[in-house]
Formats: sequence, structure tokens, C-alpha cells
Amino acid sequence: MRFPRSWSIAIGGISVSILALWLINSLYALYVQVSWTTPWLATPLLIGILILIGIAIAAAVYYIGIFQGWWRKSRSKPPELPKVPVAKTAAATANLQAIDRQLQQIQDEVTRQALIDKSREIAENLARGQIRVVVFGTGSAGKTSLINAIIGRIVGEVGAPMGTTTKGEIYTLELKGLDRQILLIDTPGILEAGTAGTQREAIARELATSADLLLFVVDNDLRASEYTPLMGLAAIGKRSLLIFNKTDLYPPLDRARIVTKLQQRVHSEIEPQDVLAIAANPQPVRLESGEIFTPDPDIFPLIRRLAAVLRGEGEDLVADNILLQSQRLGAEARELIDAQRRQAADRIVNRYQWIGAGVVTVTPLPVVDFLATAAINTQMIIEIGKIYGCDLNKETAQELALSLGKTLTSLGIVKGAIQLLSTALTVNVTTYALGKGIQGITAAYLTRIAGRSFIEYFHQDRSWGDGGMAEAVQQQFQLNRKDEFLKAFIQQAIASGTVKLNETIEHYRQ
Ligand SMILES: Nc1nc2c(ncn2[C@@H]2O[C@H](COP(=O)(O)OP(=O)(O)O)[C@@H](O)[C@H]2O)c(=O)[nH]1
Ligand SMILES: [Mg+2]
Repeated sequence: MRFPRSWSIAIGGISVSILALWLINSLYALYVQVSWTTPWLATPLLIGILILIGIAIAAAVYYIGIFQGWWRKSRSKPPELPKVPVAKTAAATANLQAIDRQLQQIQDEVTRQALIDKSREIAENLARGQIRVVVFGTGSAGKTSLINAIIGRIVGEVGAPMGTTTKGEIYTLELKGLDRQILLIDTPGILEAGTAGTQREAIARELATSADLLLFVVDNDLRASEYTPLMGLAAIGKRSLLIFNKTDLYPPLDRARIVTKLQQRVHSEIEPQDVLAIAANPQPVRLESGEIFTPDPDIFPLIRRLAAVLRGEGEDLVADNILLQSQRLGAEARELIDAQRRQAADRIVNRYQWIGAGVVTVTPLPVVDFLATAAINTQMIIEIGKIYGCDLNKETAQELALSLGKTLTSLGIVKGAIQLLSTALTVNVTTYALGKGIQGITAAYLTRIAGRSFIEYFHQDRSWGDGGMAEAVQQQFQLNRKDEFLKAFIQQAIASGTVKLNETIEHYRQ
């Protein structure tokens, strides 16, 4: 037979009290006795014994606690935040720092400042820790009505004409069980008529791209103008809910058909449970009795799903988005730096191509095969390398120049270039007769092919790519043989004095 719990507590309590009384009594007797014999010892002895008893009780409680598992919970408590977002947040922070270093390399001050501001904004968003829920979709689909319904009070002007919302309007929400504050952001719609609409659309798209979570509102099956941006955003990893609003306008069967259709259309990027049917602001209906009746908003499925997503994925959504944004910013910065480097490298190639041409024209080389070697200046290679942050020594540059020269010759590009330019010259410059100038302009042309090939080589971190040097060179030859380009190239040759009009006829035959 088991004792009731209250009985055990009572018996235990009485026993402990009796023991305590006995202890106090014994201590008192001891104290009296000692103070008779050695009075100075009585008080320190009593205090010492009390301390010992205290320690004994504490130790007993501690070990009973271990046995009962009292301390286990607080000791091995799991961390509050799941590990993944913490790692992602750290990754996002590291990424932003790397981007800041990259941004310093951008020469154009206005562009650099704009990107630095963007980077700062992302960092601030990360620090602020709010979840940005952006409501996006076609004008008049009911975005503002949806926000009104969620907030439960009128927060924005809701009207039938398109373009009620001209800029992003922000409302804050708190959700039980979620530490982060939620920002509900209303956007102007997409697909509005007129230029003002286009501008607003750009703002809306920008806001949608910055969202942690996207609520994409439609009021029927998806149009192409809705499908493209929605799938585009979902494809870059934007967490999205597709909301079919104004369901009160459809009979139940049609409503279900549209929902199924929507689920099928977006299934590659959006889960079926994230396609939700609501009526944010149902229109009044006339009852059979003739009474006018306005149904309540039907947004419960959305609220439930929204809460589940935010509670379940909130941390992930913020971290993912920050990472996504910083990656986009990084890509933008890389592209800019890349364009900047290409421009600088092109200037170098331009300079060297006419220098080389001059040298060849002054000292004509008898053998065509030397042309390529003469055209590739090792200093040009070193300078291009420097732009891409690569310090080449003279020997390496010479080796590169030599092997590229050989490749140009062995692929027949030297002869090809002579032919190409001879034809282009006779077609484009009527007063020109083929003379020794052809060697100069061919040298310039080969310098360009070589220079462009080296730009690609350094751009790809000193690699010629899968097809090797030969393919890289061929590709540049193909890219630089278009009539338009040749015409402009010849104009440049004339301007630089490499090709002189009415030159004394001195037939060049190889
Ligand atoms: N029948 C019906 N009309 C709605 C519903 N939600 C919004 N509307 C109407 O659609 C029009 C545009 O709504 P609004 O919220 O301004 O759309 P927004 O441009 O996307 O912000 C307004 O006339 C709303 O009353 C709905 O659930 N049912
Ligand atoms: Mg609106």
C-alpha cells in the first residue's frame, strides 16, 4: 500500500522539526556547559558548529538534487536560438564586411557612396532584427485592404482607383511568442497605367526584393505580369505566400478551382499550403429579405499561416534575407569593379597597340612569323596583370608573350589578320594602296587580340579556361573581326598615323 503524498510530507516535516528541536536543545546544553568551564570558547564553538551544520544541509540538498535531477534542466538547457540562423547571421556579417572592403576599390565616388549606403542599410536591418513582411501584387488586388484586415483597424486609404498607395507604408505588429517586431509594408501595385505608375512599380519591386517574407496578392488566376515577378522573386529564394483575395466574388466551386490552378502554377517554387484564399474586404450583399449585409473579412487562413511561418521560420527568414541581400550587393560591387578594371585594361591595350604599330612600321620585319612576337609587349602584360592585382615578373611576362605569339602564328591568326585588314583597307579607304602600313596595322590588331586575351586570362584568375590559350585567342579573333569594328579600327589607325593615305605604292606580298 502506498502512502498518500501529504502524509509523507507531514511525517517528514514532524520528524525534521523533532530533530531540529533536539539539535537546538543539545547545542544549548553544550553552550551552557562550555561557558561554565571555558567562557571564551563558547560563542566561537557554537558559530563553528552552526556553520558545519549549514554546510552539511547544503551538501545534502545538492546531492539529493543531483539524484532527483533538479539541476539538470538549468545545466544542460539547449540554446535559445537554433544554431543555423546564428551561423547564417555570422555568415551575413562576414559577407558584409568583405563587401565593404570591396567597395573601397570602386573609383566612382557617387556609385561607391550609394553602395556603401546600401551596405549600411543591410547591416542596420540585421542589427534591428525586425521581420519585414512586404505586401506586393497588382494594383487594386486588395493589398491595403489585406493590411487593414490584419491590423484590425483602418490604417490606410482603401479605394477602387489604382495607385492609392504611392510609396511603401509601414505598420508594426507584435506576435505572441516572437521576440522580433514585424513590419508590415504596403506597396504601390505593379502594372499601373502612366509613368507615375512605372515609377511606383520600381519602388514596389525594390521593396519586394528587400522583404524577409513576401505576401503576393492576386484577385484571380495569375496573369503573366504577375507570374513573372512572383516566380522571379521566389526563384532567388524569396520566401513567399500567394494570397488569392476577393474570394467573396466567386461561387465556392470556382473559388476552389482557382486555388487549385494557382497551386499548380507555382508549385515549383511555392508549397500548396502557402497558397491561401481570403476575402480582405468583402463587398456588401443584398439578402433575400432585401436587407444589406456586409460580411466580416475572411482572413483567418492567412493569419494562421502567417503566424506559423513567422514563428517557425522567423529567424531563418531574416538571416536568409540578409545573406541574400549582401550577396546581391557583393555581385553588384564585383560587376562594377570588373567593368572598372576592364576599362583600365582596355586603355592599356589601346595605348600599346599603336606603340607596337609604330615600331613595326619604322622597322619593317621581313618575315610574317615575327609579326606576332613583335606585337606583344611584355610591359603591356605586366600592366594588365597589375590592374587585376597580379604582380608578374619580367620573365613570366616574357614567357606568356612568347607562347601567345606562337599560338597566334600557329593558329594562322597572323595571316588571317593580314588578309582581313587588307580587304578592310581596300574597301574602306579608297585612296589607299597596300603598302608597308599593312604590317603596322596588323601588328596593332594582333596587340589588341593578345591584350584582350590577357584581360580574360587575368579576369579568370590567371586561367585560360577549359579550351586553353588557343581557344581564348580564337575567341578574341572572332569577336574582333566584325566589319563595324574593323572600320572603326582603320579610322583609329589613320588617326594615329600608322596608316598614311596616298602612301607610295610599295606592294606588300608575303
Ligand atoms: N469584393 C471584394 N473586394 C475587395 C476585397 N478586398 C479589397 N476589395 C476592394 O478592392 C479595391 C482595391 O482595394 P485596395 O486594398 O485599395 O487594393 P490595393 O491597390 O491592392 O491596395 C477596393 O475597392 C476594395 O474595397 C475583397 O475581399 N472582396
Ligand atoms: Mg493600396
